[in-house]
Formats: sequence, structure tokens, C-alpha cells
Amino acid sequence: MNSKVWGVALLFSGFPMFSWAGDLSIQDAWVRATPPNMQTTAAYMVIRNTGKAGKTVVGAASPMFARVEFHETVQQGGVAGMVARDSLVIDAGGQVALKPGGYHMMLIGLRGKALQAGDKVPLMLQLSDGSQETVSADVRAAPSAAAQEHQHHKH
Ligand SMILES: [Cu+2]
Repeated sequence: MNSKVWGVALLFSGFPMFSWAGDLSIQDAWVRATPPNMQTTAAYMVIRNTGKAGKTVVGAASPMFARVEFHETVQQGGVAGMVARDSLVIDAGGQVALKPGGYHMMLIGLRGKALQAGDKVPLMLQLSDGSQETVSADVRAAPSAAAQEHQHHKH
């Protein structure tokens, strides 16, 4: 993602409604706060598609992180692990909830200082049709269940 694209994306992030490209609306976007010295965290949100055609999110980026991946937390043999996904499909009239224990955006390589509750993280979603959606996610302290999500299970 080059910086020119980001300049345009950030220009729009001040809009009170996050959906201006038509069919997608993004609600309740939040990012888990990071403890000191932790460069990886996750973003969650609900993406709703009010259009008549399915939408595919094929990439995401944030100027605050080196890269963003789509992950799904899956149970394999009783152990929670994460699988990378290339894309996220939102059916026409449907919605996908990114939430702890399921789909999430993995934010990798934090630039700058640790994220604290109240901070904002701009996220840009790239769609397969060439359009983009930008959202400003609120940083929240992790609820206890979510705090466990990316830790290795201990028995
Ligand atoms: Cu992950």
C-alpha cells in the first residue's frame, strides 16, 4: 500500500458514517490494546453488506502496522490455532462478524508506542472490485476471554 493511497483514505476517515461507498457498512470496529513490547494485536468489527451482490475483502492495511492479515481462530484437536485466510466474503444482504475466537484481522508489526484504550487505529479494507473502505477502530482493553485468544493453551 503506497502512501498516496493512504493520504486519500485518511481524508475520508473523518466522515461520521463509515460507509460511503454504498453497500458495505462497518460497525463496532475495535482493536485490542497492546501490553508494552507487544507488536501484534487483533482488530474486530461487524461488516454488513446491504447490496445485491456479494463483496469480497481481499486485503487490509493500516499505517500504524507493518502488515495486516485475515485470520480465523479454529479448534484443532481441542487446541485453538489461527489459520490465515486470503479473503473475507460478505454475502449480499449478509454480514460477517470479526470477533474474538473467530475471524479477526491480525495487526502485525506495531509502529510507535503501545496502543492504549481510547487510541484510534485507521484501517483500510481493499475490495475485489477495486473499491476501498476505511474505518477508524477504537482501541479497547481486552475482555478477559479475548485476552486468552492468542495465547497458547496450557493444560
Ligand atoms: Cu490471528
